[in-house]
Amino acid sequence: MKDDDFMYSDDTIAAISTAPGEGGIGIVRISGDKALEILGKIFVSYKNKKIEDFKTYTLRYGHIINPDTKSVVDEVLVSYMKSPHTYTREDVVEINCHGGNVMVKRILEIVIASGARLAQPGEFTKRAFLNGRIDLSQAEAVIDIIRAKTKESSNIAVGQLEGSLSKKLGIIRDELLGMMSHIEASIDFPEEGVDDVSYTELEESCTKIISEIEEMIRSSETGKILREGLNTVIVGKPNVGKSSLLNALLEENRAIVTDVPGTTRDIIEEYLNIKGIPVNIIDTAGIRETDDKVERIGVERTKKYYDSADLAILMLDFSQPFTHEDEMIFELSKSKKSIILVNKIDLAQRIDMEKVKKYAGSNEIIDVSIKNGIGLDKLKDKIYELVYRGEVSGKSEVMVTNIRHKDLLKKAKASLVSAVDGIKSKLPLDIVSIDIGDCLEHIGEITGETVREDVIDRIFREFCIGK
Ligand SMILES: Nc1nc2c(ncn2[C@@H]2O[C@H](COP(=O)(O)OP(=O)(O)OP(=O)(O)O)[C@@H](O)[C@H]2O)c(=O)[nH]1
Ligand SMILES: [Mg+2]
Repeated sequence: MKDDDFMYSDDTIAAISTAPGEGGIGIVRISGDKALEILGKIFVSYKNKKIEDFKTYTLRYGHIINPDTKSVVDEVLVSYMKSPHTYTREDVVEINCHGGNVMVKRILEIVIASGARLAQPGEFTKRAFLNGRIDLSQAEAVIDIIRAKTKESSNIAVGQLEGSLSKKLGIIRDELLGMMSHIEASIDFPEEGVDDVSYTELEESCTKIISEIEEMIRSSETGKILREGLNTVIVGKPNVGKSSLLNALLEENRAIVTDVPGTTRDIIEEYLNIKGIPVNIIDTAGIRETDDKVERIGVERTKKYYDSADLAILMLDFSQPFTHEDEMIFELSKSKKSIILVNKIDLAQRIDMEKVKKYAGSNEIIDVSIKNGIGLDKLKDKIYELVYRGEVSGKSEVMVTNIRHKDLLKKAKASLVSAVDGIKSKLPLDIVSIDIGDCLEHIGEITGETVREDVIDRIFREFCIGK
């Protein structure tokens, strides 16, 4: 992207803010100095009220007209919000017209023809950020709310928009600034000397902040899953009931289930909500040595998907002997977070449970019968527990969900660790203060105070038009 694309422009922008498709209403949003003036050209209010008398934060009923032909385009309600207490901190006008694909587009065209420019994706929110109404992490929360997959994930995003993360980072920032000025003071007045007390105090402060940052980093594993979903793959030898499990969790007959081993030949991916956790679940071709070409490709793909999964559900058959194939699957899942399901406990036992336990190691084994609906609740509880395990905090605490934030927190931590090393070796304080300055910089990148322009552009390009 060119530099001048980033530059804040004060022209008036417009876009359709509602989703495309049929709906009761559609909204065209306009932001900028000329918002009201443009509305004046294309809107005739009921009883012909003057546009100059339009009171902020009120709604008006009337018609959008084509300014060239003066013909009526649609019956609408318009709202006007005067700067600075608006989404973008600029004058904002919203035209509520009839929904559907045609009307909103026609009105947007008229608005553009009357002097607005089509907004880029996320440009309204970008203006909110550039005008200082929200910081960068809050702007990023806006897109997380729009994309949230479950209630839990939207709650976290709303918390972030409200400033939970910004507040926490603000406190850390103040502490770091305090340390910097402490250091500056002792450099400016060298005759007073740098005593051991300064070193001890600085080390204590750094160590405290490091542990706070660590806690935020720890929360990011749970946070990432709540934001992006838990990639879960069901693996097992043919005919153990993998597709039956997928269907049972989805509560619909999505995958074909038969008593013929090798029924599932390709990957089936579905989306589930388990106790508020978004789960991308993948049913796979049963793993076995096979001469069948199609099945072999399926098995290869299974292994590939398997590698990128967060969690494996390993399935075994209670009614069949433990075989070399089961062993292979345990072998494959060694390095993966796994839950072991022993299915078909409604049938007579032929599996050697001692062997299963031996291979399972510390992974939990759950007895299930998909046929009789036994064990599924326990599986859901286990998944929930795994996701929240290691969660350090209650729900009200800050949860880091964004990879960009996590990476910057890691860098911030590394800078402080380096500062502590410097303090321990009694390096001159102006050297130590360089590390503390770096830490401040990384924290500032999260909130947007010190962030580079191309990073900002990349973030807003992910947005949808009209937000
Ligand atoms: N008795 C009993 N049969 C079950 C149970 N779960 C699944 N089955 C049966 O086991 C057979 C195989 O089930 P699938 O779900 O197709 O097994 P799969 O692991 O997907 O098999 P492939 O796709 O061939 O790898 C079907 O006939 C199911 O009805 C169970 O809990 N008890
Ligand atoms: Mg199957």
